[in-house]
Amino acid sequence: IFTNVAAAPADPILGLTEAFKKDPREDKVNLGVGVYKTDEGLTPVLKSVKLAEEKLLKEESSKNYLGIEGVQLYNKVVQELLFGTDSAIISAGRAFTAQAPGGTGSLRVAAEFLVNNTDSKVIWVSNPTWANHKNIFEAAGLTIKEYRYYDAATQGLDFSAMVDDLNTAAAGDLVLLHGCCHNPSGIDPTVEQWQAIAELVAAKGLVPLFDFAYQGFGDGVEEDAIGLRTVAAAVPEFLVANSFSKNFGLYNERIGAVTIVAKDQAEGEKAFSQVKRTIRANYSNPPAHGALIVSTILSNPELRALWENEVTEMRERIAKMRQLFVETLAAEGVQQDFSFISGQKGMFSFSGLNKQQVEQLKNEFGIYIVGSGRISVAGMTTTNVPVICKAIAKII
Ligand code: PLP
Ligand code: TYF
Repeated sequence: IFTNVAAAPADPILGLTEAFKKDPREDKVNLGVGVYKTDEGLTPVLKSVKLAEEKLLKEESSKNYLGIEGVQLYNKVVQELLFGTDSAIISAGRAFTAQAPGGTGSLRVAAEFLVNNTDSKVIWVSNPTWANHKNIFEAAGLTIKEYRYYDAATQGLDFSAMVDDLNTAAAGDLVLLHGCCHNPSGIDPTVEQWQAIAELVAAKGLVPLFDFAYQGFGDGVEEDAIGLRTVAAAVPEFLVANSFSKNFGLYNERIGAVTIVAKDQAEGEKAFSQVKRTIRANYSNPPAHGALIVSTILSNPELRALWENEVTEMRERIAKMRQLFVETLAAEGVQQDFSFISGQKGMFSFSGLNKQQVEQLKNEFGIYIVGSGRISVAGMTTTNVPVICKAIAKII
C-alpha cells in the first residue's frame, strides 16, 4: 500500500530546523522558527510555569479524563484574557471555549466545525500569512482566498488594498485576522485601522476568525487584545483560536483554545455542541497538563504577576534586539535602510532579503532564516547580532 505514496515536502519552517540541527558549524545561528531565546540563546521553562508545576505535583489528585472541552477553570481564564474580565460578551454568556492542542489544534477544530456545520466555507487569509494556515484550512475542507496585506515598497501594511480585497468577499465568508504580531511580517493594523476593519466586516457580514498566538509580545497582554476587542464589539459572531506556546513558553505542551462567540447564549450552546462533536471525532478530549499550568498561573495573583513580568521581559528583549540589529547593520556600513525593523511587533520581521541572499547566508555563514526573508528576531542575542550583521553586510 505504501509503494505509490509520494514523499511530502518538508515544512518550510520546521524543515529549516532539521537542516540547522545537522549543520556541524559551531557558529551557526537559527533565526528560522519562532521560538523565544534568552540572551544566552536558551529557551528555558518560565519561572511561573515551574512554580505552577511544583504546585500541581503536590496537589493534583487524579489523572481521570477531562471533559471534551477540557479544564473548566482554564476556559474561564482564557475568555478573560481574550475579552477582559469585565467583558459584556462573557457576562451575556455568548462565549464558549474549548481547550485544544495548541494554536494549530484550535484552528483545525474551528475550521472543521465551520465546514461541517455552517455555510461559511471560504476563508480569506492575508498575503503573506503563516505557512501552516493553508495546510490546516485546506485539510479541513475550507477554500482559501487571499487579501493583500504587506506592501514590499513601503515595508508596511497596504491597508487600502486589504480593504479593497475584503470588500469583494461575500457575506458569511470567514476572514482570518492575526490578533497581534502578524506572522510573518511583524506589521499590525493601527487602532484606527482595526476600527475600520471592524466596521467593514460588520457591514459586509463577514465572520472573523482570530488567530491569537502572540498575546503579550506586541505592546502588552491587555494592549495586544485591542484589535480583537474592537472587532468583537462590532460583530455578532466570530471565532478565536489562541495559543500559549509562545507567551507561556509551553511549546511542547500543546496548549491553546478555540472560542466561539454567538449572537446569543442559546445559539452558542447549540453551535458549541458541534464544536465538542468535532473534538470527540479527533482526539476525544484534550491532555491536562498545559491547561492546568495556565489556569494555575492566571488564577493565582502572585504567579500571574510573575508571569506578566516574564512576558514583559521577553517582549522588551526582542525590542532591544530589533534596535541593536538596526544599529549594528548601520555600523557595519550597510547603506540600505533597515530602520523599519525596529518598529515591527512580535517575534518576526520581513527583512527584505531575497531567496538568493537567504541561501547565501545559510551556505556561507550558517545563518538560517526562512526563504521569504522572514527573520525570527526572538532568536537574536547580543552575541550573534554582530555575526549576523557582518554576514549581511558582506552579501548585500
Ligand atoms: N498561528 C500563528 C500565527 C503562529 O505563528 C503559530 C506558531 O506556532 C501558531 C498559530 C501555532 O501555534 P502552536 O504552536 O500553539 O500550534
Ligand atoms: O512561524 C513559526 O516559526 C512558528 C512555529 O509548521 C511553527 O509559528 C512553524 C511552523 C510550523 C509550526 C510551528
